[in-house]
Amino acid sequence: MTFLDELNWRGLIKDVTDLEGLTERLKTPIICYCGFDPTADSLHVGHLQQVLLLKRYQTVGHTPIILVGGATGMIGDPRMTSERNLLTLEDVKYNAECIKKQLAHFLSFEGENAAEMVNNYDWISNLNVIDYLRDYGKCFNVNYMLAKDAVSSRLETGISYTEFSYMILQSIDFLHLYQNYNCELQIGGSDQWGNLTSGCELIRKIEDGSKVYGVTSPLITKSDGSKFGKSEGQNVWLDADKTSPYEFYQFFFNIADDDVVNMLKRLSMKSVEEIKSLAVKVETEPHLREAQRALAEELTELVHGREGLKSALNITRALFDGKIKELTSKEIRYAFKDADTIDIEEDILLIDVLVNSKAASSKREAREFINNGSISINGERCTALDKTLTKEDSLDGETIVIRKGKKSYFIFKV
Ligand code: 545
Repeated sequence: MTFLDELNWRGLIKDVTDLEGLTERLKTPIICYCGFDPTADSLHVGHLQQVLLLKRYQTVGHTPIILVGGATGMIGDPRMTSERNLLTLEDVKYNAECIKKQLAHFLSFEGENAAEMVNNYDWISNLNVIDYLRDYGKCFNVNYMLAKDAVSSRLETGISYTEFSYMILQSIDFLHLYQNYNCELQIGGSDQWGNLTSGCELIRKIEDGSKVYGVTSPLITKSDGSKFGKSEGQNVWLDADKTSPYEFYQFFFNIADDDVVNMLKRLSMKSVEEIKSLAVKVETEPHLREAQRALAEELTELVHGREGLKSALNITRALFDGKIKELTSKEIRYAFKDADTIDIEEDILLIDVLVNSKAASSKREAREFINNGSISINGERCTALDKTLTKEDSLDGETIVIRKGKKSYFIFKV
């Protein structure tokens, strides 16, 4: 299996500008790039596939360049739907610093094929408008630009000249990287096809027939048609402050059996053989969720490090056995980040707390829950009907975790 065959098997190839040519070209090391616009202060799991693709290229000996779009982020790649709001230079700079740190995590910046990180602000910000129109504008035929998906889909609703010009900037980048870094390949998600091909065209025109390549990969989709990368409508971010390592782990652990093998193929660095044997386990013993566990462990460790994975596993176990007391206060924060926290006064009766928080529908039901042992405070069963909650009951001086039955948690602050 060649490298491209493997990418294809993994479902990581949608379109290639010249498959035959690229297959041949990849027999020796190549320099390739992928760009990320600092439109947010964190990447989310939807972006992982592309970063990991760069890592795959690096693993087999090619050299990856990460381009951070300090300039293009000021313009905005047209979306199929509607015009973007412009970000301020300050926001773009801040976001760029944040995503640079995240991106740096995945590649090796040492050795023979050390990765590089570049920012297109460095060459686009001092381009003057006369040069822009004369040197580059002349190479772009408006009819050709209108035919690109991102533009044609917007002709009805309207697209600004600003966003319309975006593909020229991305093409200038590819040219710049070709001229200065000898970069011959650009990769991206399938939404980037128009930008990739126009870059290849520009290089062919300016560099007199020179050959460069573009490869896109399909955006991740789920078998039930819902959007990948969202958990209860929220993005799954790579930033631990937005999505804790525990939530990140749970996101992958809960992937449906129908999807998990595809996700492994696309996102895991495990070998083809390893993935095939996990696929067999999904068929034969799906209840063990071995494939999900393997994927969740690998990606949590990759994104959040050993410590992050450890805390994710700790929280998972503690919530499962109810052993809340074994968690650190940071883990408690992560575990219950999205749970509603209810403020309570000291010395309030447990029964009242259960009713007030709607854990029980009446005092009678609250008594019943306590009597039959369904209520535990910080992991310890409580059967005392006259129990009052005080600061002493809290884990960290203020948080009290009450569990009802196996799965419902209620968080109180005294
Ligand atoms: C800019 C200049 C270049 C080359 C590429 C670009 C960026 C490109 C783009 N890419 C997307 C992106 O998303 C925001 C990420 C950070 C918060 O818009 N024009 O910047 C996504 N990209 C990864 C994949 C993508 C794409 O970073 O290519 O398809 C998502 O999977 O949407 O010279």
